[in-house]
Amino acid sequence: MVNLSTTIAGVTFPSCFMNAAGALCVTREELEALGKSGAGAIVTKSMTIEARRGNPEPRYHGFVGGSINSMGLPNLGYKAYAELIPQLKRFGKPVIASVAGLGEDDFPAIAELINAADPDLIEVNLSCPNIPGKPQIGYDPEASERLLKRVRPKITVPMGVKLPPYFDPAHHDVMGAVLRRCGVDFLNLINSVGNGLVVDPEREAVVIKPKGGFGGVGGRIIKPVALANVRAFYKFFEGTMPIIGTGGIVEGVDAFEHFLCGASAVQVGTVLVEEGLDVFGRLEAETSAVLSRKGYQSIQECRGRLKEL
Ligand code: ERO
Repeated sequence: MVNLSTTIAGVTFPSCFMNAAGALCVTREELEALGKSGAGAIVTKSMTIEARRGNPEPRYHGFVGGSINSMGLPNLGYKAYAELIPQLKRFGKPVIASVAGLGEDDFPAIAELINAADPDLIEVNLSCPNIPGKPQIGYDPEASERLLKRVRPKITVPMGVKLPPYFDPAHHDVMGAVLRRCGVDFLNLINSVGNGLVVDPEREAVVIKPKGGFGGVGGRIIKPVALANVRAFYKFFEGTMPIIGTGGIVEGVDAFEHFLCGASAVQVGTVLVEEGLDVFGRLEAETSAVLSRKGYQSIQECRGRLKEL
């Protein structure tokens, strides 16, 4: 087996595979199960100030090729996660606290209190697509900069940002400059592709209830969008920014593609929800086989080495 351990912003992960925030990571039981699993880290559900039930069901739908969700931030509230973090750290792998909020003032408040619980890293989620009436902050560079400049001084562990997908190089450049000015330590690319619509032609209906059926699309079909964003930011920062690649990883070769584009670690959402915790063992074995067949001894060796024609 090739060694699949990796490093993000100076923190060592025993395996490069972990859950994406939101996937099987809301409750204490789910987080402890991640601790006992083959995952290389425990990532919490994005947290808000108050506990939330989330949007009405059905709010997740898997289909061939991917998933659509509009969970609406169901979570235990930051206090519960702050209490859990010391226990979760005993599993001997990094704990990443994902911070969200319903307004700009929430983010610095949560960041300060969750930072005090000493997670290994904090991920600031600027890309939740599913709160009715609240646009994704990551699509507003000025709001993103304002918010990150307020959050940055509250955080002493490595601070990352989870971004929505961008679809034009001009947007990568604008956001890249914002991230540089804000002192971000790592990126997580990408959140789900927001506000997609899946239609069931037999029922002539949408498949999830919130927002008239609109929701974040994940899974296999978003891989090219995820890879493009990993690649664009890898190049913007000339390889110096640690990147967690998220989006479209179903098999080991998908993770390899993320590494070639510039990711140092990867997260799985849809495939974890569909397949359960055993997915980590399968992905490790498959990725190890791909790297070994290609003659690579580690992720670092192939990171960013995508050839252009
Ligand atoms: O609806 C959600 O809770 C949600 N779904 C996503 O696909 N991405 C998110 O970032 C998110 C909430 C923060």
